[in-house]
Amino acid sequence: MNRILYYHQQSNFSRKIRILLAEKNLECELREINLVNKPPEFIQLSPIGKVPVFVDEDGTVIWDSTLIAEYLDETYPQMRFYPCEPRRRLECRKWEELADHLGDNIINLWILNLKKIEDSRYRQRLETSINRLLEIFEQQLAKSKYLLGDETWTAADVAALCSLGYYSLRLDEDWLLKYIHLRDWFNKLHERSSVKSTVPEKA
Ligand SMILES: N[C@@H](CCC(=O)N[C@@H](CS)C(=O)NCC(=O)O)C(=O)O
Repeated sequence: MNRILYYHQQSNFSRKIRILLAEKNLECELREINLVNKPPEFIQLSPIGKVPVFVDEDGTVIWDSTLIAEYLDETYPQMRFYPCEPRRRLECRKWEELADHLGDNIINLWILNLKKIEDSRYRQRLETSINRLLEIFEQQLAKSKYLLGDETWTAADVAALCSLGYYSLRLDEDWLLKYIHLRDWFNKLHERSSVKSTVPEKA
């Protein structure tokens, strides 16, 4: 069977996997999911009802972008995105987790805006968390070319650029003016066709 990725064009978590598939040169059928009206085929595969879901050639089903990313890296080790050494790998997973947390906060803030929900305390909590994380990423990228050093990008960079791409799409592009190290790193990564070709677009 063909590999299949159930995804959404604007989803930062789906984008992580689209970038890894392209970088690893893996053929994969892309099936875009209507997240407002999810098809039964998708619900059956995904207990959490969220994209991305990946189905490999042998029928292995994986949901959650980080589980899919780790699986792809271990199963298809060409172009590694996680370090092999346990402590460096942990470091990578920690940055990836922060990037995904940033993504979750941005999604939740966008939902507040979309549904015009007046909850100023929750909004403030989300905004504070987003700004704190942007500052943490900025400080890290002031020290090195990528999140884990100067040598190469990793799954952590992929996750972070996807969350920031989503931030630009939904909420605010001004971070590009404020956080200069983040901006330079972000723009440099967009030279890669895997990154350029997956930029989320307004519906
Ligand atoms: N932790 C999950 C989060 C996935 C997620 O939040 N996906 C969103 C799109 S970016 C989704 O499918 N939302 C639809 C819903 O919650 O109904 C992952 O890393 O894959």
